[in-house]
Amino acid sequence: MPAHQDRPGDAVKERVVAKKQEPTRFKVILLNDDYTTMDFVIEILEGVFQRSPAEAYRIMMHVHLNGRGIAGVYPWEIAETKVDTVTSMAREAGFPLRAALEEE
Ligand code: TYC
Repeated sequence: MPAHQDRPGDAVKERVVAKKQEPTRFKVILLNDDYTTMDFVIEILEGVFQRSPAEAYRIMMHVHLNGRGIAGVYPWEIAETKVDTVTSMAREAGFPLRAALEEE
């Protein structure tokens, strides 16, 4: 085989398809407790996480029954701000409600 001849398996990758790197996202987890009212958790889910009343009710009940649940998934800075907002609104209202962050 002459030196210039293409061989099987010699394929040159002419175009590398640039795969967009997705930014890491974080789950905002709501934790259950015995003192925060169901209505307050629903208010938080609607007001802070833009959930519909039906979704807010479903998520609140999930947390109530299972101990924890996902309020929403966001890029780091937004997720962190949501946790701070939940914590300060809860303390202001006198509830021990807690939220946590988890990498997706
Ligand atoms: N367990 C609370 C109650 O019975 C309701 C509740 C739900 C509290 C979800 C926190 O993240 C929570 N009043």
